[in-house]
Amino acid sequence: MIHTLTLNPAVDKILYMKSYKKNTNNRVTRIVNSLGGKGTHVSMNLSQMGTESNAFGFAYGKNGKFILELLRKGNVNPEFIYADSMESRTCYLVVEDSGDSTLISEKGPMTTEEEILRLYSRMREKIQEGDYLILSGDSSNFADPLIYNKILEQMLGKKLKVFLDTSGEALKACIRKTPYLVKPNVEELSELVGMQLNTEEEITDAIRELEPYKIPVIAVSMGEKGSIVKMQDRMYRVSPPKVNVFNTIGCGDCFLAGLVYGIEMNFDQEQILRFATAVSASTAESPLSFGFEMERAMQLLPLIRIKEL
Ligand code: TA6
Repeated sequence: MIHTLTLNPAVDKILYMKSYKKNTNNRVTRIVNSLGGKGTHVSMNLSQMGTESNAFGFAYGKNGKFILELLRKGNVNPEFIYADSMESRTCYLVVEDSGDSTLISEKGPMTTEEEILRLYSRMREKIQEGDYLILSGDSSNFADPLIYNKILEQMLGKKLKVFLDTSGEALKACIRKTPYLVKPNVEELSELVGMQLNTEEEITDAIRELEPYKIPVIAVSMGEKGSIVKMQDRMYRVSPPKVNVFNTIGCGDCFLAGLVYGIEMNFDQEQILRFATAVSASTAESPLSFGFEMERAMQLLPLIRIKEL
């Protein structure tokens, strides 16, 4: 079974506008309230691929109810700890006609120790040996920067395949717990290795520097330029096709969902990368921050270039 965890989910308030300029009044043409949060997006995208998942996390207030409702509608099974004492955060997505998009995210509520303990026990109860666990998104609203580490400690003995998409201190700490996959972007990887990475050569060197951690898959996303991915002892440069970009927010979440799906289906390495890149490119053509057209993704599959480095 696949499980996702979103500690700080959101309502994505998508503000569509012609163009966005600083120091001026930007007029919105349309607003859509949608599901936000990286793990919840992975679950929704997996669901579109025909794969069931449980979504764990914390949800609060009206926003929290909205998040849970959208997950259920998307055929995801929510296993959130819910309380109406606070409000789950709102993330503001500014999407311009050109396809440029900007994300402004709130910090999110401060989860209590008692709620964290409830999450631990729910996860221990529902997650079985050998399952997949995807830890995705921000945790900076938690007093403990090592919250993801603590969660992994609760799961000890279950031999989980852990997929990690986070940044900063949380990423630094969790790579010591031998996740199966990490998916940093270039900025996150730069922070991890302690130097600004500018070239593809610097990125591959940085991936090699992580060898002592024995992480089987390291997927570095480079936005519209594609990705550099280490899979077991091979390294690939993956170039996506040109698409009509509507909005790139959430492409990384769909890329991760595609990797999880491909790995679960036992695709070969190139098939996994091709599939994940195709679904992610298809997400860029969609107006929301999750979801894609499977038919379109299938058309894009042969247009993806993969080179072994
Ligand atoms: O990747 C896109 C997205 O899931 C947005 O929908 C938004 O809610 C945001 O990420 C949250 O990211 P964060 O890193 O703050 O958890």
